[in-house]
Amino acid sequence: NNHNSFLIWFTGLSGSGKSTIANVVELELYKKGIKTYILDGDNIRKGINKDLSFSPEDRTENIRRIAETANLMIDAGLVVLAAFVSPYKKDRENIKNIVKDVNFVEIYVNTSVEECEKRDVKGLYKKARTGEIKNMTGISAPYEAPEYPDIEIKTENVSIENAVNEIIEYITPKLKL
Ligand code: GGZ
Repeated sequence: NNHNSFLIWFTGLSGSGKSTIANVVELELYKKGIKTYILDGDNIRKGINKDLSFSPEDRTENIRRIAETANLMIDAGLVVLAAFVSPYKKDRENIKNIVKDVNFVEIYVNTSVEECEKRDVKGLYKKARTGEIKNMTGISAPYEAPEYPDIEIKTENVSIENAVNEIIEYITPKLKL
């Protein structure tokens, strides 16, 4: 196994900017000749995990399957970027047990619920307020913020460009280029 063994995990509220940042990080890694794959709600919750809801138990199973999937992709030689709300501390801890020998980087995309609700790109917060959506993280379901993330991005104070630079600078010394 002489390839880069990396899982870059983004956690944060819906609409915090996880996927946006992950996509720009992917572009930068591509420029370095690194093969990547992004796992996010769009490709996971519509496919392999379409049987799962947003109950605490199903979120736990969601994250477990994602970690197992990431493990296979990393084994195949890809650097994996995963962008999921992943609100439970114990579920995020469990990822490390699943991917064992992989370099695991936890990135907390820290955008306040007020700001996410203001952006409300998908209208989910509005639906959560009216009760049309139950178990909405930050409104009617908990988010357990990481205490010691490897990187914390406060999107209300930092540009995407600067956030991406911070991530790339953190990862680059650990990469086999
Ligand atoms: C949180 C929800 C919910 C509820 C639908 N709570 O902004 P999005 O739309 O694209 O990202 C959110 C996504 C969260 O799925 P995850 O698999 O990342 O969640 S978890 O890690 O907690 O299992 C949001 C949408 O799905 N969404 N209902 N109730 N986010």
